[in-house]
Amino acid sequence: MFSDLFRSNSKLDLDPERAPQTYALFDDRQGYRSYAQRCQQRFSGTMNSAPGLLTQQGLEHVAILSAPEAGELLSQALARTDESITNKPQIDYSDILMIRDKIFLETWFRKIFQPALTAKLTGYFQSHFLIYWYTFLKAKPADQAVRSFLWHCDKGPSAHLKILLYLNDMQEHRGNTIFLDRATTARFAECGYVFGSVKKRTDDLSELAKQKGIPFQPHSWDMKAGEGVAFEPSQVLHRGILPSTGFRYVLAFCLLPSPIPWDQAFTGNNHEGFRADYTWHPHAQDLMKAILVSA
Ligand SMILES: O=C(O)CCC(=O)C(=O)O
Ligand SMILES: [Fe+2]
Repeated sequence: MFSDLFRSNSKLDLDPERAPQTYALFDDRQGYRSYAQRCQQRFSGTMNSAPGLLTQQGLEHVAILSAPEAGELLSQALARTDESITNKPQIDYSDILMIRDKIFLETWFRKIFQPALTAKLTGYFQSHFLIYWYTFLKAKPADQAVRSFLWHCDKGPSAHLKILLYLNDMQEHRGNTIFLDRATTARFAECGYVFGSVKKRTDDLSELAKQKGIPFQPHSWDMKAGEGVAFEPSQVLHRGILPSTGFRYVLAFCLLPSPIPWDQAFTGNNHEGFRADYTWHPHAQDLMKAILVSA
């Protein structure tokens, strides 16, 4: 029994130093904490006073579009796909649909970031926010979970969010995304699981949880077209559940604090994300300059 546990956990490659080092890298060395503070200082709008679930636990299920709207968005997106970049199957199972129609993007992003969602995000960041990048993902049925479909946190600043907007019903594909809240993730970070190498990710943290006395209750929802989850990907462990009975279409947004509203940042930046290759600006000051030059 002991040797089994030892073996399974040694496969996990646990290192408690990794999480604090990773947060320090982005928040301190790469300047994302002071960037967020500068965005907060510039913000002069009003904010909801009560912190919501997103602020409290690092994730929140949100109703974003109606089901017919999500269906319309999906069929328009598929009709406008210029090319799709197919990831190697051994890396992931998602195609990225490339859409460059500016009017399409502008129209739908405005429908998505309605005042209610914008207020929630502004309340979380305590500032404006921007779309750092976005991507249309088409995940295909597959048997063996890899990468995003294994438990992980995304490397990046503490203060950044992802929104996964489901464009078709879970019922159609049986795929999903499941999450642990921020407090539970912090316990797994203390025992060294978080930010390990991609090869050492696991699809089952229940054994480690049992061994360390961590309560293990993943959050997930029966995602309908138009529903989404907003979460802190660097502080909330998450994993995709592969679709099995059809394609899973998800529109993903990576959000950062911003000195100006998202729509000004987006149009000022030629209707594009700020990072075409989904990496981070080496220093947040470079991002601040890029936003203010284009504004
Ligand atoms: O595909 C999924 O459900 C998970 C995606 C993910 O890991 C992410 O967006 O950071
Ligand atoms: Fe992720």
